[in-house]
Amino acid sequence: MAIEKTLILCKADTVARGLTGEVLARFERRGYTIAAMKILVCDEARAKKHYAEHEGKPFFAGLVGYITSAPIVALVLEGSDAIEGARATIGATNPIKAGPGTIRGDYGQTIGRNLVHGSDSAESAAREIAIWFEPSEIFSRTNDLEQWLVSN
Ligand code: D4T
Repeated sequence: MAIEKTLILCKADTVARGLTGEVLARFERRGYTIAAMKILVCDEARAKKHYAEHEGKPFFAGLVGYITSAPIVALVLEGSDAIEGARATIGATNPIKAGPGTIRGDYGQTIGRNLVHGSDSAESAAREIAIWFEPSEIFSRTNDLEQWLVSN
């Protein structure tokens, strides 16, 4: 077990459909804390950087177009094994394969509108968090709690 941070994006369909609160509630109810969060319209440069591993694939242009099309909510979640845990809460990439009870399984129909992104490894999480947030924008709740326990 490790305390991890992971990047989550509530993509354009989540925000447009008014599902942001529902998505956040699922993560919070599971016990993850929000270490950083903002709403923004992502520009093309940031979208291409975020999805660099998919450059050249047939769905790349659609992916970039989708994520830059409307406001999204970016956040950093923190908690025990948060990277794997958040992806389990999100469900399989293709909503049709995502189990009931997962975000994609409960709210999604197609892979091109799969609602939420979650980092898939420690390396990806570190790279992606740096794309979306300045260090000064991230509040580590776990560290704050440890600090509080040490000093009280
Ligand atoms: P993200 O990155 O959005 O959390 O999704 P996953 O980690 O679950 O899946 P991924 O990186 O393989 O895909 C990124 C993104 O591309 C879309 N996509 C993917 C698509 O539109 N068509 C496809 O064939 C694939 C493989 C969906 C998610």
